[in-house]
Amino acid sequence: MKKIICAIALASSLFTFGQKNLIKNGGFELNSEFWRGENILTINPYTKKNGANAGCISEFVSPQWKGIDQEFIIPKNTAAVEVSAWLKADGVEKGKNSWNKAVMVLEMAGKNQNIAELEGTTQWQLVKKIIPVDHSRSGRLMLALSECTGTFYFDEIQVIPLSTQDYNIILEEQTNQYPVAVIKDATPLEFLKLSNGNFEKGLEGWRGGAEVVSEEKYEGQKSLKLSSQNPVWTGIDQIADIPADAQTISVSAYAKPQDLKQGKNDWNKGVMIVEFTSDGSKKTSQDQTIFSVLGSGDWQMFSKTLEIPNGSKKYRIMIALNEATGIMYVDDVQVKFNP
Ligand SMILES: [Ca+2]
Ligand SMILES: [Ca+2]
Repeated sequence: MKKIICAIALASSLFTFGQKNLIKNGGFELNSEFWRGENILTINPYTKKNGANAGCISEFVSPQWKGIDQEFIIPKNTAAVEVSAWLKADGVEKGKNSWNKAVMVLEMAGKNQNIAELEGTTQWQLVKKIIPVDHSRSGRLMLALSECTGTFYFDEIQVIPLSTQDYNIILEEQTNQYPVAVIKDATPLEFLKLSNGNFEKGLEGWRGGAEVVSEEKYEGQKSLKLSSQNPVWTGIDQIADIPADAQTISVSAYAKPQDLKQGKNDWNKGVMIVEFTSDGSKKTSQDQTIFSVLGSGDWQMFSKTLEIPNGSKKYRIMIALNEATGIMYVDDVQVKFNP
């Protein structure tokens, strides 16, 4: 699969014609500008592929067609368009029909062509398809949850016009090396490991809002800093996969509280929690607390080994001020599985 992407990328670099993206604001850096479906589109500054934002569409209750779209004009002498995007699904549950997934669809000459279909939970993946243009002078690109639930993230959306010459180069590449299609929709789901547990890459891999700082660290140059003056849930999380043969999971981390005050309830502290699910959203047991801290102190290591509840395929690590106020630093989060 990677080979194909490389070949296309190489071919693309030879192009002289029409490097212009026909999609405006395909990276969502101008928020929802140029997209139709403003009330459906959410601008997400946390889960993104490039720049400051990505777009996303969520539906948790009633499966329905929920989408955004943008029309574009196809320049003269365009032989084909290269449609590409970075896409990511999170807990997308397929609807009644096989096509009821998170979809990217190109409408041209009154015909709809699927560029990508995603379900489940995936990493960011580059999807690219080349579609020949007959006599159409315009097209429409749609991104939607097609009568399904979950969250669909997208970024770096492009429709690049290709001249006959460019298109011929691609066709030649294809016939020479790859007899069938350019890219088969989405790349297969890879096994997802917990990443960047030491926060050396900022918040990469983590969801939610927090600071990564160098003023305090247990390991490397940086650590996570959660701070809140108000008793609200302030935290980050990350979902990853459990290997099929694992019996237990060992989770460890270092934490350092600073003037951390408990909220109204006993459990309103600085916490790290593990959640087990069958698919990223359906819980398979009660949440397990790895640590809870209060007050002020030096770096301290916390570690727990837990049995993996039956039917669990994914786990979620949550690190948060659970309605506590003050500061908590966390570093060197590690997860190990034991058969
Ligand atoms: Ca972006
Ligand atoms: Ca670190």
